[in-house]
Amino acid sequence: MHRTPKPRARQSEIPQNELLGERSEALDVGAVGAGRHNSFAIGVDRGRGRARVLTIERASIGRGEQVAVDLPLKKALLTGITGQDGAYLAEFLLAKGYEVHGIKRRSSSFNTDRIDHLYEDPHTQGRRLVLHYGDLTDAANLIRVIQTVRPDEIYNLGAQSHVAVSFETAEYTANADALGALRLLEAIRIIGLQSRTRFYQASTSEMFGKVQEAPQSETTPFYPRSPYGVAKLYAHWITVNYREAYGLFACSGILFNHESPIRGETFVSRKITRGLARIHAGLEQCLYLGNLDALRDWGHARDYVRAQWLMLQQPEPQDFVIATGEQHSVREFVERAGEHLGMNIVWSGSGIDEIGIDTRSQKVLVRVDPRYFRPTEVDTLLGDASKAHRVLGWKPELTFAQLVAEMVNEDMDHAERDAIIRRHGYRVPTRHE
Ligand code: NDP
Ligand code: GDR
Repeated sequence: MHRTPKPRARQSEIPQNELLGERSEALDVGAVGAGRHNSFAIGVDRGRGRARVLTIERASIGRGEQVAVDLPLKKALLTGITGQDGAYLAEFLLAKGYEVHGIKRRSSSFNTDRIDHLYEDPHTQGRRLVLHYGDLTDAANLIRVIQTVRPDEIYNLGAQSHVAVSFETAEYTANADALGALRLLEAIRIIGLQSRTRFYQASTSEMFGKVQEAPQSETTPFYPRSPYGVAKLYAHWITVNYREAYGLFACSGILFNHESPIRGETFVSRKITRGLARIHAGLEQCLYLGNLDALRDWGHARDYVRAQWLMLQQPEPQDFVIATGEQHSVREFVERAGEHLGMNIVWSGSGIDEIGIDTRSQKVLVRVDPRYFRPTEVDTLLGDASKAHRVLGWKPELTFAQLVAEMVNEDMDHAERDAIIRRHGYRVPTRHE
């Protein structure tokens, strides 16, 4: 690989921003020689521990010096780019100067809402966001896309990610979530990209399931409680195995629940903020939920995709727990979201007869529907992300209160828009699970 270094200078003479800029990299010169047409230097990329051959114009560079080298755009390939994390990560990587490739599924209607603001016309020269049709259940497709893109980094975010739905579609969930990861890892090997491509697996706190200790860290034993959790555990261990067996730079982020205004509408956080906002706007009467006692460690997706990227920038591949270390119940999420809308929700009754009443309007706003109970539930999750704090320098920047406020505000905007449309006599689609 031939790269032209910037005018040579000792490290002290290279401005920090040039040395550490998104598109340049510091290389230690290990050896210098002369070819037929050019002089060359062997530079060692300390971050990745790999040697690169650099062509240089003058042989004025000496062994042991450091050069700043312009790099071509880094390429990332994201499965699940149309999902919550995919959208945030794509935005994050584009801002870092990456060329971002995403795999989207064929759908009978448009499914790119979350990334439409990043979309670039396919006729644009040098566009940096490229979408490819594909599916994690289709090995041939994955091999072809990876062979075409030859990415520096693959983020496997694609999954049937709904825990309750995984009890209904257990085999499909295993195929996409467990074997999907295997197919990607195999594709990297088949194409011979082991020393080029870094792999991130979206592991989950659902692998802790029936928790064996609290809080949960990288060393806590796993005990998954759903077909989703079991499938993700396979993906987690196959990632570890390929790292150990073939030396792949492959790592897993064990991420606890993370939410945002673009969270899928059927996950409990978004269901609550959307449901209460629609009640507030007069579009709906009541919100039906399942287990109000469940405890979760909820963070913001924007913080969590930063951690995903950081894991792939480390000198060695390792797995990390990513969490806030703070726990709240579903019931408390309802109360907090209600407060933002001027509601004061109090609880009465128990079990499936429990109701949430707004003391201001005296209306019953929340009821329990046993349809949302799961055959086996994960009652409590609380993460210990101290390894990520120490090694990655990662800490969440957004608080639980900020998360709830941002979600409620955005859902209120959507609800008010729908209410205006309805007032003008147009039909507003009602969507239910
Ligand atoms: P989403 O459900 O929002 O997004 C999932 C993405 O995967 C979507 O783009 C979806 O496409 C795509 N997808 C689903 N099935 C397939 C398939 N067979 N082939 C290719 N793509 C597929 O999930 P999140 O963004 O919230 O989560 C990202 C990843 O992180 C997932 O793997 C999830 O399991 C995991 N995770 C999430 C956590 C969270 O709290 N959000 C916590 C821990 C882990 P489409 O848009 O067409 O449906
Ligand atoms: P989870 O998220 O299962 O933790 O998986 P979800 O928001 O679906 O449930 C959280 C908790 O809330 C309880 N709950 C309800 N859940 C839903 N969806 N709908 C309801 O009406 C309801 N009422 C109560 C649930 O029983 C549960 O205890 C999410 C997903 O993003 C996974 O992909 C990810 O791996 C984990 O987070 C970490």
